[in-house]
Amino acid sequence: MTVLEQRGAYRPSPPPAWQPRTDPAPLLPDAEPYRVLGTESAATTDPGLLLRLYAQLVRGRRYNAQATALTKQGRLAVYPSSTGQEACQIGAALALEDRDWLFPSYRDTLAVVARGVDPVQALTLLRGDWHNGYDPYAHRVAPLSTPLATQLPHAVGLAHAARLKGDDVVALAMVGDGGTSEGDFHEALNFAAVWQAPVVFLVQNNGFAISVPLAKQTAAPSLAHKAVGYGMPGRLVDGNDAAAVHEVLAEAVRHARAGGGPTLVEAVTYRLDAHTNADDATRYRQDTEVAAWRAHDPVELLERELTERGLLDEAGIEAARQDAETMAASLREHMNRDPELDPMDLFDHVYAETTDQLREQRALLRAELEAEQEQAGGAGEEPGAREGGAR
Ligand SMILES: Cc1ncc(C[n+]2csc(CCOP(=O)(O)OP(=O)(O)O)c2C)c(N)n1
Ligand SMILES: [Mg+2]
Repeated sequence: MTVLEQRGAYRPSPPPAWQPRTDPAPLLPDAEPYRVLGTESAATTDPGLLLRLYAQLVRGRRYNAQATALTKQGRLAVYPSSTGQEACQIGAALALEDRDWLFPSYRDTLAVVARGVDPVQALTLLRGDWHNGYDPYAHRVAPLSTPLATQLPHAVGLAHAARLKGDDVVALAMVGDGGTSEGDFHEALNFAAVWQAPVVFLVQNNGFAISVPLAKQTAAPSLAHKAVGYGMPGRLVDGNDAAAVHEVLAEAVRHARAGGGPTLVEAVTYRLDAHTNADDATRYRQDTEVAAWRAHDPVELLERELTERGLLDEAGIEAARQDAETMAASLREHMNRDPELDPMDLFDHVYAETTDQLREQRALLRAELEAEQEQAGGAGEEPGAREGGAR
């Protein structure tokens, strides 16, 4: 009897009864982004927290403007500004405890600085240096990740490992709307949910991935809805409302810390500046769209709430601006100093044990530099005068 003749009699063994592993209803995000400022819940928010958020937002805005100016002066190679997204950055960073970890993308310098990283060191990679600039362990901040979404599986791995070791640590991983189309996003969220890892994913949906608008990125009802497919809660929040971002993130962090597993938060926001200083946003978006988002400015939203409640006056606003100016002046002063670079550093840290080929190249470069220095000396330059440049 052939297989085909047998077919009518063939009875597959019964498949396991299908049943949902998780009730999807509680995982679904709300239809509208969650808001606090300008609503009744604002009255119950800690005034001290609102003032801390405000001071950092004002600093953040100034930091973005200063860093962008430094690119124009040739002191910084590239800067992806987060102007318009300050509430996401600061609200999220302030929701973490010192023992927690932050996994930022290239746009998240404000969150990194809000964690305590030195404002100058936070720009090291963007200056074109070969190393990260800050010690990731000092403030528990991973390096700014330029390859999209690669920071997400790293965050899951760290969070899962911490849980296995019994460490009370939560990881917060930040990614853009475009990053959600990467395979790493899927892998990270799937592992996180299966392992119930203490990790929170924050998607800053700023409307664009360089020039690609969200409508060309996804057909999902919202990015927060993607959470349901992995079996974790999805939350939608107004990303320009610092109090709302902080509240939603703090809740997700508490949930993860208590063993409740991961959460995906989508913060709806807008990138007011171009993608980076190297981009011209007028080529792919309308000024009217930008103007509409300027009217929903994160700094102004919080300033209005604080002034209307009598928690902030002109003197308070001026003090916050002065503090931001002092930070910007210090940033300028440090970034205007030439870094002391040694070309020989190229060969360090490539491999744990160096190779013959690298040793050979190292010797060639050293000989070339010495010859250059000798020539400069012979041409009347004082010995050592090229130290800064040649090294
Ligand atoms: C793996 C990978 N692919 C492509 C790029 C090039 N790239 C840099 S930024 C960017 C857009 C990312 O958009 P989004 O995730 O929305 O973040 P945003 O810049 O808006 O903060 C792309 C495609 C990259 N850095 N990494
Ligand atoms: Mg984006």
